[in-house]
Amino acid sequence: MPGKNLIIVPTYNEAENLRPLVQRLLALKSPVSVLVIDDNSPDGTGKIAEELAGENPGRVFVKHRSGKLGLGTAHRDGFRWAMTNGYDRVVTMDADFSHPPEVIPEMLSRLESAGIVIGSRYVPGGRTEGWPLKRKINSWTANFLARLFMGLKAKDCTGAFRAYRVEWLQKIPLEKMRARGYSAHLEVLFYLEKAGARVEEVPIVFTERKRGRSKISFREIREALGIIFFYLFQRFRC
Ligand SMILES: Nc1nc2c(ncn2[C@@H]2O[C@H](COP(=O)(O)OP(=O)(O)OP(=O)(O)O)[C@@H](O)[C@H]2O)c(=O)[nH]1
Ligand SMILES: [Mg+2]
Repeated sequence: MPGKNLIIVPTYNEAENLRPLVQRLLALKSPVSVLVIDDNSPDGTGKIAEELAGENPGRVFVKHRSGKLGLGTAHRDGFRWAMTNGYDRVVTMDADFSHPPEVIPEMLSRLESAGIVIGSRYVPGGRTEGWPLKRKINSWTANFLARLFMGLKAKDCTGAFRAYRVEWLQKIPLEKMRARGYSAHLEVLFYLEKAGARVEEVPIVFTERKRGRSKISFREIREALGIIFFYLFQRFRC
């Protein structure tokens, strides 16, 4: 599979997870580079990212941002970085080992015939492990509303574990996107489906983080509802 692959890993307080994750990524059978986007994590994750970049020149890169600016804006900054630096495929994933790195080669190879491949909890063979009922209900409801109101076709619309062909990211209006946080996953999918990108889903087992703390807040839920309803109206306008 010719072409360059970039894995974008946004971090906020992932000091315990980042080094082992990057080591796993660099050992994958598909050749990949890693871009860490750190939002000035108080726990020193940014410094660890710098050390990793120094140890792996040309393979690990770091972008430092001034403060916690949200997961959605981190992904968009990563997409722009990939375009500027001539990458062909990008993968987005969390730093907390919820997303199994060993699935990445399959996601990349499935991109040959798709614009986006989702590491999916909600196709046969996929599931979540270690989630309390409340988390399951929240995730299920967000997916249900996104599919119903935004018209999304994918089964797992809310997950961040995805592989994209950069040529498809170039076709969507990143500068118009509004979501700062987790709901950006919905927004990117909305524009890709609208542009006609083929969406594929590869089953994954999503495991609850073992180290570090979740950053999901009530603000994220409010933003997600705002995005879902905004795109309900967009859907019928354009
Ligand atoms: N750069 C950056 N990264 C962020 C920000 N918020 C979250 N992250 C990272 O985004 C990823 C997902 O965040 P989590 O807190 O694990 O959220 P989650 O996976 O939806 O929730 P859990 O299942 O509870 O872990 C992790 O790698 C975080 O470190 C942010 O504002 N900026
Ligand atoms: Mg997580």
